[in-house]
Amino acid sequence: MNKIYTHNKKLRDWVDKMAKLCQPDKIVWIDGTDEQRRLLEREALETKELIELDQNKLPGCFLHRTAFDDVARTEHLTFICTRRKHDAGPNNNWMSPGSAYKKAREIFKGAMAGRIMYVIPFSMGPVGSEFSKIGVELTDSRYVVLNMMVMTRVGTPVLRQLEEKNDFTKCLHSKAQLDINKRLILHFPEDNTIWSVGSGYGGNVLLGKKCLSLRIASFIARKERWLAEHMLIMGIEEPNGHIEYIAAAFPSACGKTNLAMLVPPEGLKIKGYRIWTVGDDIAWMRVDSDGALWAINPESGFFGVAPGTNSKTNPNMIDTIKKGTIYTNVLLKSDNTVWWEGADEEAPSEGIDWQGRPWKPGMRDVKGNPVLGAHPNARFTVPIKNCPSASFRLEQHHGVPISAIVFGGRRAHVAPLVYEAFNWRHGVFIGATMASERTAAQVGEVGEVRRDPMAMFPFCGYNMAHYFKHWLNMGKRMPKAPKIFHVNWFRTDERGKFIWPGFTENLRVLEWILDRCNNKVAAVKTAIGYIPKLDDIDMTGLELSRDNLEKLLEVKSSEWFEELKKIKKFFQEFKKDLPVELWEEFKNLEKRVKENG
Ligand code: OXD
Ligand code: MN
Repeated sequence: MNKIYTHNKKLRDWVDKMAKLCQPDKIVWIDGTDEQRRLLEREALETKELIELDQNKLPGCFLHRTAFDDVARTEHLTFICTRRKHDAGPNNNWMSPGSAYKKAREIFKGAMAGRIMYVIPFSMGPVGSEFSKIGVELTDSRYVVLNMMVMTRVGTPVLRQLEEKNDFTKCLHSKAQLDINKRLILHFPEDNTIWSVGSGYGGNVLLGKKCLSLRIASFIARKERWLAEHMLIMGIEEPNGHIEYIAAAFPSACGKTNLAMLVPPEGLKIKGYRIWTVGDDIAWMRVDSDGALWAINPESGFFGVAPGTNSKTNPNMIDTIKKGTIYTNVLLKSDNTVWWEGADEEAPSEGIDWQGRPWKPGMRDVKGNPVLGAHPNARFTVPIKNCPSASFRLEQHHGVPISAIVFGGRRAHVAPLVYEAFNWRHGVFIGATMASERTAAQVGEVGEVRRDPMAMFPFCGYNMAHYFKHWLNMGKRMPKAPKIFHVNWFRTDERGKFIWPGFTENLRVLEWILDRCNNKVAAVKTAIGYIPKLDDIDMTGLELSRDNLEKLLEVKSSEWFEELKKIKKFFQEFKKDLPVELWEEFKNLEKRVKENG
């Protein structure tokens, strides 16, 4: 065992107990220094957990490959283990804490034999901020340690915090045999504990991310009266130098990361807009003493999807991932750089695919399907500070004040380009009824509408009906509540083509949102909320006919009647727990749509 840096008895006892269970050969405490990181990198190269990329072209960059059946979050193996099933709600898989610990203990038993157990003290949020939470992850994976060093603040400064407080999330992870049949991602919110075993994929094993910062944090946030949300946070610097911040929730595959760091379109550049990226995935938001909602991004890195990332979709990210990046499951080129489907360059003439096999473009498998060079969920892990648009307020303890909350989904029809809620309660209804259509990248029927309230369906660590109530209550505690909006970049025309160009042009919609927050423009009242007057969206430099803009903003009663039926069915799943306020909002919407004919 290397030197123990803590006097915290609770922490030392827990590490001892877990070591007895997992039987590692050695325990190493992570101090967070560059020296220790470099040592871990060297060891990971020796064990082939990492492959070194060309250090001239991609300094500090490495490649990692996961097992072929360990490439994404395994939601069916993810459980919320509360004493009462009802507290986990219909939105979660549930196991009793007793049987979950028992089942997992069998897999953890001796799982680290022949391996090192690393102890990673980490802070979600700036170290020492009242907004922040501390976790300690025990893991037998160097890849996990190196990723946690990017995604969170780790090491001695965090341990120092633990000298004063005893409150930390106990996170235990072992790769064990990487056997999908012995894989479990268990959350014990009542014990502030996470156990993850049998996986090496980021979303299952970087326990500070989805497991702590969303599932466990959402549970804590309800008790402590704040919000832990699956949201990006971005600052929009206006031409006069004033910066306003928005938080936005979108289900997977809707471009959250791209939006968080967009580069203003040519036509708007002349106005002098500038974007500041605070976060691309998670927001923790509290009501501060000024009565407004303030947010931090608890993470310090991006864990982004590589395929489709290029200079058109996300130029800032292309700059960000040129150094200090851990790539996972991308294609390795013969010059020791990387490639993925949807990258800037054409496919290379040959390479090694994400499973480590020789690859050439155009290859097909036995069923005749194209063989991909990179896995569709291939990732990069990179510090936020690498990003050219990284906010200068990332380490500020109170975070940033939020002017607008934006919900969104991928809808070919129904939802207009943008609309504004009438008030907080109506906004919560809009968030609670959010939905997105399945894309070809997901298993299941393409186009099928899936409800994903606040984009939190897979991440809410307790009964979602209680979560809705918590959102409603938060509005009552905020004299200066942000306005709530809904956007949809994905409306299609009769031929199924996207009408709105999206990406960088989305700033035009955000500009209108901020104008509404600052009472600069009026709006048109419709059955579903306020929509922009056509002339209030700045279209300078964008070729889009007025006709098409009208189509983007159209609210069709026939489509909303159908939508209401689906919402009703969804709400009924929560039975008596669904807050009456949301049923009232439902009835109000139904009435307004009827009145519109
Ligand atoms: C993610 C996700 O990985 O939402 O961020 O799935
Ligand atoms: Mn996410």
